[in-house]
Parts: sequence; C-alpha cells; structure tokens
Amino acid sequence: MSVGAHRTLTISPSAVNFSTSSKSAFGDLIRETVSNLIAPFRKEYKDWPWAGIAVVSVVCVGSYSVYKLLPGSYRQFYMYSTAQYVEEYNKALHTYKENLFSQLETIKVQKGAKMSVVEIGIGSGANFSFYPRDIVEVVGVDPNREWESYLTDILKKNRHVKCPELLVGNAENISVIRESQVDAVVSTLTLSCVKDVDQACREVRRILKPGGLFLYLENVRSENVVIALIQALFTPFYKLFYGMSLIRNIPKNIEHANFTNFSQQLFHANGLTFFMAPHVLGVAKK
Ligand SMILES: C[S@@+](CC[C@H](N)C(=O)[O-])C[C@H]1O[C@@H](n2cnc3c(N)ncnc32)[C@H](O)[C@@H]1O
Ligand SMILES: *[C@@H]1O[C@H](CO)[C@@H](O)[C@H](O)[C@H]1NC(C)=O
Ligand SMILES: *[C@@H]1O[C@H](CO)[C@@H](O)[C@H](O)[C@H]1NC(C)=O
Ligand SMILES: *[C@@H]1O[C@H](CO)[C@@H](O)[C@H](O)[C@H]1NC(C)=O
Ligand SMILES: CC(=O)N[C@H]1CO[C@H](CO)[C@@H](O)[C@@H]1O
Repeated sequence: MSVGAHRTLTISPSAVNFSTSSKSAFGDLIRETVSNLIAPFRKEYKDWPWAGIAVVSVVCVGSYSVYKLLPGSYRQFYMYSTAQYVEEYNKALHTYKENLFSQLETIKVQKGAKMSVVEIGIGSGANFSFYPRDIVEVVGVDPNREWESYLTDILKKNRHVKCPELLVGNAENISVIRESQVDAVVSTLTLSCVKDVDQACREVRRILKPGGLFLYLENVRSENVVIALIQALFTPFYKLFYGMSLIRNIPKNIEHANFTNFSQQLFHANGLTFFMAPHVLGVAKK
C-alpha cells in the first residue's frame, strides 16, 4: 500500500517566486567581494587544467563512493579488473613465472604422492598453466569466495592441476592448515595485497614442511626515489582497482622472515608501466 501515491504536492506561488526581483543588493555585494577576493588567484592559476582536475576529482570521489556504498558491485568490478590484468601481466612475466614454477620440480615427493602446494591470493587462477604436470595439488587461500567460479573455469582448461579446495580466508591466518604440512607455498602479487606481510610470512613458514619452498613473484617499491614517489601517488588507485600496494619493500620482509635460506632477484619487468615494473622473484626455504 503506497501512501505517497495519494499525496499531492502544492507549491505556493510565493515559494516559487524567489528569483529576479528579490535579488538583493546584499547578494551583489557578496558576489563582488568574492570576485575581488579570488581575482588575483584567478589570474595566477587560470592556466591550470581545471577541467582535468575536476574530472579526476569526480572519478576519485565516484569510485570511492562505489567502493564504500556498493561492496558487491565493487567486488565484481575489482575481480573483473584483476582477471583482465592477468593476461597483460602473464605476457610480460612469462619467463619469470616459468623460472619460478620450475623450482617446484626440485622438490622431492614420495613416489605416487602428489606434491602439496598452497597458493595464497589464488585469485582467478592466473598461474595454473605454469604448474608442472600431474604432480601438483594446489589448495587456494583467498578472502574472496567469489573467485570460485573463475577457478572452476580455469581448472577445466588446466586438467593437469588439481585444486581440491579454496580456503576462504586471509594469508595472515591459515589456521585450518596445521604446521609443517605443505611442500611449497606460492604467492604472485599477493604479498603486495595482504594487510600484514610479516604475519603472512610467518604463516607461510608455519605451514611449510622443513625444507619446503616459498616461491614469490611480487611488485615492489622502486629503489629510485622519484619513481617511488610516483608509486606512492598511484598506490591509492591500485588499491582501489587491484587491491595492491606499489610501495612495499618485500625483499626486506623476506630477509626478516626467518627462513633458513633464500635467494631473491630484483628486476624490471619489461612490458609493464614503469611504476609497476620493479619486481622481486624469490625462493625461500624453511
Ligand atoms: C593482485 S591479485 C593477484 C591474484 C593472482 N595471484 C595473480 O597473480 O593474478 C591479489 C589477490 O590476493 C587476494 N588477497 C587480498 N588480500 C588477501 C589476504 N589478506 N590474504 C590472501 N589473499 C588476499 C585477492 O583476493 C586477490 O585474489
Ligand atoms: C584465525 O582464524 C580462526 C578461525 O578460522 C580464528 O578462530 C582465530 O581466532 C584466528 N586467529 C587470528 C590471530 O586472527
Ligand atoms: C624472526 O625471529 C626473530 C627472533 O626470534 C623475531 O623477533 C622476529 O619477530 C621473527 N620474524 C618474524 C617475521 O616472525
Ligand atoms: C642456499 O641457497 C643458495 C642459493 O639458492 C644455495 O646455493 C645453497 O646451497 C643454499 N643453502 C642451503 C643450506 O640450502
Ligand atoms: C588465467 C590466465 O590468464 N592464464 C594464463 C596463464 O599463463 C599462460 C601463459 O602465459 C596463459 O596462456 C594463460 O592464459
């Protein structure tokens, strides 16, 4: 039963009639004062790209509102942009990813057993095609349950990989996996997303078997101060669109994560924008 439908709105003539004639001298005075006040600034800044600034501001405020007010739609959008980005990213980092995943073949597993791998921040399953043939069982950890449909699709195209489970949760707390259970943990662009990198590393170390490997490929903060500054400026956008920070010193986190041994390589990924290009590729052993 709609109550509003019966309501009629009456606008009294006096309420409408506020313009023209009633424009007071007081209004003119204010306008003039303001105009005088901003005149010097107007001159000074008239060459600024105000239209551009306005557009950027509206886009920022708009996307932030979408992010805050419509978490469901935002998440769809975020997942979509992440899944799209994978294509470009994998193309640029193909050889590095191959190199990284080939490390899995150095792990010895009992005859007939599958190697157990946990991939933190598994997302859309960007890496399935890189896993070695028939020896791997990958358990995904990701706070975003909605990735499941993407994963199901990708698994159909990568029948050599078994992914029996997606654990919905954060890499900082993989409490469902007991200590020393897995042969390897993989992270690509995930340490740059988690809230607490040190805690995530502690969890990775906890679930690894002694001698198990942590393989990571992450974007990092540039060593060049100017680029690092630009990365800092772009980070809010990357947070918004991909959930990622551009300014983490992940090699340092690994150094302090108490792995028995690790080797890592800093490099520039050709084919990515310059503020996304600084990367680390590493293997750490428990
Ligand atoms: C930039 S995407 C990378 C996805 C995929 N690994 C790739 O290489 O394309 C980051 C992923 O980390 C997930 N993520 C965000 N916070 C996380 C956390 N605290 N623990 C684990 N995963 C997280 C996101 O849901 C997303 O799937
Ligand atoms: C980790 O997650 C479990 C349940 O999944 C919860 O009981 C526990 O309190 C969490 N620990 C921390 C430190 O958040
Ligand atoms: C590494 O070990 C030191 C000394 O035991 C400890 O203080 C530190 O918190 C550990 N780092 C991490 C990331 O767990
Ligand atoms: C530590 O890592 C380096 C390089 O990966 C390797 O040459 C060395 O044998 C490793 N040491 C141990 C004790 O695993
Ligand atoms: C989901 C996805 O993009 N998978 C890609 C993984 O990497 C290979 C090799 O670059 C691509 O062919 C897949 O499309």
